[in-house]
Amino acid sequence: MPDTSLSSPHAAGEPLDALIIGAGFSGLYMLHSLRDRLGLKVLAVDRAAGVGGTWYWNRYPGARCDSESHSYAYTFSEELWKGWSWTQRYPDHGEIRRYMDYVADTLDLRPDIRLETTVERCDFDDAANLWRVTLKGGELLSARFLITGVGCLSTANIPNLPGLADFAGAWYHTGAWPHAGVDFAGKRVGQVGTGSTGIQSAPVIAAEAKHLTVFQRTANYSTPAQNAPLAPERKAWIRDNLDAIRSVMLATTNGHPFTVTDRSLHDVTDAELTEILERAWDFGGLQFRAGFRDVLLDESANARMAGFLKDKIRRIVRDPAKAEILATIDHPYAGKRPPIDSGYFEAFNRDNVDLVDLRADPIERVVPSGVRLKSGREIPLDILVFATGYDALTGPLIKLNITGTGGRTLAKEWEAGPRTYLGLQVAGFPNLFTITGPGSPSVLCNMPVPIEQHVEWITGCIAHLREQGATRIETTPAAMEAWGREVKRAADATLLSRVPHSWYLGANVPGKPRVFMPYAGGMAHYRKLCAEVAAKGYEGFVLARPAAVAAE
Ligand code: NA7
Repeated sequence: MPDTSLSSPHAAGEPLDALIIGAGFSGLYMLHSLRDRLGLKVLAVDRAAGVGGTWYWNRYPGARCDSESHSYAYTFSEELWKGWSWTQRYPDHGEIRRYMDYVADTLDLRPDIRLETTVERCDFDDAANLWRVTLKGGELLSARFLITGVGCLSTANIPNLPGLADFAGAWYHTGAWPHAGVDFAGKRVGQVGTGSTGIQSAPVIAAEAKHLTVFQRTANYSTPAQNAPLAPERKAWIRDNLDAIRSVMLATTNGHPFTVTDRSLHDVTDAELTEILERAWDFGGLQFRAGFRDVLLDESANARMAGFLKDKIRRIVRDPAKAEILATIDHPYAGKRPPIDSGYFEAFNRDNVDLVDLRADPIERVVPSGVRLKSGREIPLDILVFATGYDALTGPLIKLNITGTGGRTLAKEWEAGPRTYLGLQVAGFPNLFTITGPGSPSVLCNMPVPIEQHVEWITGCIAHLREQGATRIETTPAAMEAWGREVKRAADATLLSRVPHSWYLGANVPGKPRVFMPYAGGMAHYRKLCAEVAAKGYEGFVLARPAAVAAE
């Protein structure tokens, strides 16, 4: 007889209603929502020693969120909103962790979170209709629903450089930074990677280290963040305007608190364009791209914006050889995640900063004293910093060793690329929900927005199951195939899928299938689609009652 109860009184050792993996933005809200709105027995586990998810680990120099602080927060509770005051336009990693601690404490979540708890594998027990989750150390937990809140960018991508094991210095990946920090004083540092992370860390390392060599594989655009402390009036405005801020975030494509202007780049003269972009440059932030609707839709429109940004690099960087390497960018602006910076290009004007163009002279191997390039040139180093990104979206899920019905594994099912319905479920894995999974708008958005939407949708779905007396929900292969086509259509309608070396496509990880993973159809549109699915009785999903489950 399968265990079919949901939210009945639980004795110790009885299965949980839901097990949540992760105690970051997703996990904390999911725990609160299921426990405090539905009254379910829920546990969240996290391998970290604190809450915060990705921000628990990302403590590298200059680590700061690129979303503006007032939008990088939960919006579901006015009390939570008003009880917190951000100090800067963009929060740094420490401030985000303090915010997450504040949330965990205010909502009294800690009694239902187990930290330093690593999930080793998750197996669906079909007969019992339960997920059996094995923890490191061998302990077994059981739960009706398994919900992953493991983040999209939490599995480090560390280049497989020959000789790394023999390096006499220390090396670090930015996503697993030592809590005690790294002392760069007097040290020769090499930084590999010039994505959003490397662009944040390089100026800070340059200011502390004796010498910094930046190893660039792909030149990148960047615009100034223009970070600054928030003035008291701005803080008061934020506190009193949750509804207005949220309504903008909910209406926009990417969940940021600004609207993209309905103007084409083709509608303005060169002089007008320069004036608009100079103003946007001075204003700072991801909003730089908001002046035009066709930045990511039209190659020639994009090229005009890209031209402005390349000119900026050439004007900022005084050494023409460095400027050329930095400004030789081979992809459209915002075709990869556009970084924002605090003095990145300016750092190359320092005497202690060098730049190596890996396309011209790749790393041949790491040697005990540093790095040897293909040309034979050796660069002596005491510290190597890998700002080399992540096995994005699929990596953290595959690492959980998930097995669904009939012994199918997620790793095998996704061998040719991820397949999901709405980024939320995978056929053959009943009662498994993946918050910001592949196929969700996720990384194309200001993350708390899709996270809140997913959590609320999953909560509504589980409440619906309870009302229906159902204990099992699983998407269908047909729904998944149709969603896969929609994800591809949405990406192909933009320039995003035309950047061959983008991590959105999995191209940064050797051997990873090239499939565009996030949903580029826009968060507002996605929200509408999810609401329609729910309104139609969870179209694309099969719901099962205990009798049906027992009979299977
Ligand atoms: P990203 O954006 O994936 O950037 C990683 C950088 O590291 C990028 O410049 C890569 O070059 C470079 N890289 C990766 N592997 C190698 C090897 N093997 N050799 C040389 N260079 C390499 O990661 P970030 O951490 O910067 O940002 C991740 C997200 O976090 C960001 O988008 C925000 O959403 C927050 P490539 O471009 O692949 O040629």
